[in-house]
Amino acid sequence: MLIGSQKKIPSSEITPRRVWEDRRHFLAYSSAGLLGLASSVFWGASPPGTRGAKIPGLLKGQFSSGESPTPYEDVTRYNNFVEFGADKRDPALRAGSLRTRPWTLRVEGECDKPGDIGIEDILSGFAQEERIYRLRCVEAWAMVIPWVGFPLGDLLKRFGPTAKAKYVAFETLQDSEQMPGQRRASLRWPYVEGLRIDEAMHPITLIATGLYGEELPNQSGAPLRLVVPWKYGFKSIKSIVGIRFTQNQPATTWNRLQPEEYGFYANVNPDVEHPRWSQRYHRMIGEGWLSRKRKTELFNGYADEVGSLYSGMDLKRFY
Ligand SMILES: Nc1nc2c(c(=O)[nH]1)N[C@H]1C(S)=C(S)[C@@H](COP(=O)(O)O)O[C@H]1N2
Ligand SMILES: [Mo]
Repeated sequence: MLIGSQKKIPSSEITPRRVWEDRRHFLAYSSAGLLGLASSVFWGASPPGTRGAKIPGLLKGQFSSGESPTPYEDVTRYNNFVEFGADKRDPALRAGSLRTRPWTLRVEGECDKPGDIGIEDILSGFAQEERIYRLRCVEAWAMVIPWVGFPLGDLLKRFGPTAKAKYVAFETLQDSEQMPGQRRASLRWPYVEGLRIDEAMHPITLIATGLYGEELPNQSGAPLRLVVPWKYGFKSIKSIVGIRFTQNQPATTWNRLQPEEYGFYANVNPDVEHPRWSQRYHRMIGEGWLSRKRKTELFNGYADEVGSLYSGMDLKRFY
């Protein structure tokens, strides 16, 4: 996600200097990339991260992409996780301060059985499967990631959503000791996201607990993150501590910051341009910046699975 121009942002919400620094970092990275440095070479300078424990008894999931996965080093060292800084390299270098045990998820709102569930109960209570999905960032790059996780709907059903539950709101941990990026008002904390209930219940929507057969590294959103493969990456909220069933459409972090750039739906769509760049093509991370661009597909290639969720909707209006 790119923190962009400051128009319309009240100064109480964002520190202009920080925004400027964020952009400079982004540009510094992209010009290094323009020299054609393959990312794996580029990463040579950063220390190797700690890899997560192997997740036992993995099932092979359905709906996997046929593409070959992006190398682990690229998936885990080129991240967006503003809680640890705005540079793509910050999360890998700085997310070690996040403590992922113990970890409790609170589920509340329009449901019959609100309550807390611990990470151990989640890991033992839901069959973990591997699904290779593409993550497509709104910044026009993508990765192919062998996620480990289980359908979000399986978790939500346990809490008995009522007929009033039309949306699901998600919230990331807020703790500036563990997440030093939260000391800056670059975004309003905590990071929040939302889905319509039918999107949340769709079988391809995952709660990810791992990648490459291992528990998620912190920079990837440990211990629980959302993966919504047909939407831009910013919907895939990391390090989730709260889920709330709601009657009304919940606020979402990037929409609140720049509504004209980031909508609630954020479905991958080559025909809906971002105001500052095109969504028609994207690059695959790990292939170098001189590699051929790829054509962006409607719903990130998952139109057969999710297209019917939006029948009759004007996707240019509900972007
Ligand atoms: N809490 C939180 N979740 C987040 C973000 C963030 O800054 N904070 N960035 C989002 C964006 S813009 C993208 S593209 C993806 C990036 O996921 P990755 O770093 O695992 O590739 O995470 C999303 N989830
Ligand atoms: Mo993103």
